[in-house]
Amino acid sequence: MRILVVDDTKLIREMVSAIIRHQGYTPVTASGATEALAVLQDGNIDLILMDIEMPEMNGFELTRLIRKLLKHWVPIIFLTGSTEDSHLAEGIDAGGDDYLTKPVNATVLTAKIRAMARIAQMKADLDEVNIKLLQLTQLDPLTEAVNRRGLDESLERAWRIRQRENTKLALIFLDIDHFKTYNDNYGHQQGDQCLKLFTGIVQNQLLRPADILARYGGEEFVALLPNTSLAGAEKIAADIISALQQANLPHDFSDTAEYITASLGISSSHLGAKDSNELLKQADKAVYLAKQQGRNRSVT
Ligand code: GH3
Ligand code: MG
Ligand code: MG
Ligand code: MG
Ligand code: MG
Repeated sequence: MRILVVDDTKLIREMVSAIIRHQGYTPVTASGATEALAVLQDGNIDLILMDIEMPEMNGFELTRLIRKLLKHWVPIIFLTGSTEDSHLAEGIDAGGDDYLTKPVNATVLTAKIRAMARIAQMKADLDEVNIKLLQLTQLDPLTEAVNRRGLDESLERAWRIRQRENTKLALIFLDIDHFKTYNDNYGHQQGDQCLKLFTGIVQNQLLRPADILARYGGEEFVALLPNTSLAGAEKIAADIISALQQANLPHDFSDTAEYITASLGISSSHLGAKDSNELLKQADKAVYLAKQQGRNRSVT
């Protein structure tokens, strides 16, 4: 366990560190807000012991800032010289979890550390369960792309964000060409394998962390591209089409090419869609046109 001790008084930092070290934990010290934030940025801090009276920024303000900046929860115990109830309450309201009065008693300090470690462990276990649950409920087991349920949620969220931030949201609907004849001739197992490979090829062309690839159903996929212009989406669609050509997954029974191709439909939020459902519909319509125009192409 790495424990960050934030206190402007050197003697206290040293005394508290000695207690922590004696218990087999690793102390890391900071004399104020700037140093503390730098340490936290580097990560791997499991608990914070926080002084309240400090010149640069007091412990309450620093705690509020940490709670705002840090994505994950780290337990914070205040070290306070005051035993006033209102003072303690203020610390909890600022986002602290517990407090200790100075001078620090080694037995009390280590007992409180153990209590916090237990809570942190429970939270970590719960987070793990939640991640597994999210994977189970939102990922397609075959391709590991986001499933339909995940897509619905992501699309709704992306639409809200693009409204709030007034950005452009693009969407590409992909439908593999002549996939029925692929299955009929190569068998369903190889069809499944092909869907996996197809997913990987498309995923490789989605470079931004916010981009999402979902399996809409069967051999149909949706790429959700937040913060992307129409021209940007058209470029990605062209890249996907050439990546499929490069990958050259053999399809001897396709009328379009000797390899697996797809038809792509592109829509963009600034082309008049009134909601996310309409954005999806526009892209789906464009796929239909791409099929009509000969497949292995994209249509906006
Ligand atoms: P088009 O170019 O017009 O899109 O023709 P297509 O044959 O791709 O379209 P169609 O909708 O007629 O057929 C889709 C096929 O996709 C039907 C089914 O055999 C196959 N398919 C759908 N889901 C799966 C799956 O999970 N695994 C496998 N192996 N095949 C699937
Ligand atoms: Mg102080
Ligand atoms: Mg289809
Ligand atoms: Mg079809
Ligand atoms: Mg198809």
